[in-house]
Amino acid sequence: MDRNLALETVKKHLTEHRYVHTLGVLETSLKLAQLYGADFKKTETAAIFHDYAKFRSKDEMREIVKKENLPQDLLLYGSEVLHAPVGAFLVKKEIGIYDEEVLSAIYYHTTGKGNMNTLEKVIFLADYIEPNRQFPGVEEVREEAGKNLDSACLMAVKNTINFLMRQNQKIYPLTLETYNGLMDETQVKK
Ligand code: DGI
Ligand code: FE
Ligand code: FE
Repeated sequence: MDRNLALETVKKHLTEHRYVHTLGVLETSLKLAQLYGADFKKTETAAIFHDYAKFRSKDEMREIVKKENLPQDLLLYGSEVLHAPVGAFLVKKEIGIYDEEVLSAIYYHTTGKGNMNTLEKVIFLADYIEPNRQFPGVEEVREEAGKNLDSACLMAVKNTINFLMRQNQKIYPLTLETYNGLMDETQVKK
């Protein structure tokens, strides 16, 4: 899909604030794609649609998880973990995006997973560091993002786990797999 049409399409599903965030993710993800070698068109599509389901009601998202055979354990964690897998389902159904790599980058953008490919890492990291984000520690992750994709993703997931623990929230198993996987990937191999 043409970039402007995709942006027009997603805008209808987002608040102004979330749309501005999406533009930030687009800009940042394309820089990371250039730096680390991900397909530009796939990066563009995944970035634009990554938060497509962000404003669906919790009830609608839970129903989709139940009826469409998404992992049922998603229902046992904070509702924030739902919009990424539900978003991947909905952009396929409603927008007609069938590219499995794009869908996977959308699916895993909140939690990550073990063994992410470059596109998945690019979207995961861009979502965390795009210019409109401002939380403690983000500047350090931005700096690392220019040097090493894996260690920057590791810093991001560590911050998220710390944040969730401080908020007394449960940690979805994929988030822990992301941490463990990136620990292995960033280990200096002898
Ligand atoms: O949708 P965005 O705000 O752009 O960013 P996101 O998709 O990374 O979602 C961030 C939210 O997701 C934030 O409130 C923390 C939450 N989150 C991320 N990983 C987990 C999680 N919540 C739970 N309960 N468990 C997780 O593992
Ligand atoms: Fe999100
Ligand atoms: Fe986002």
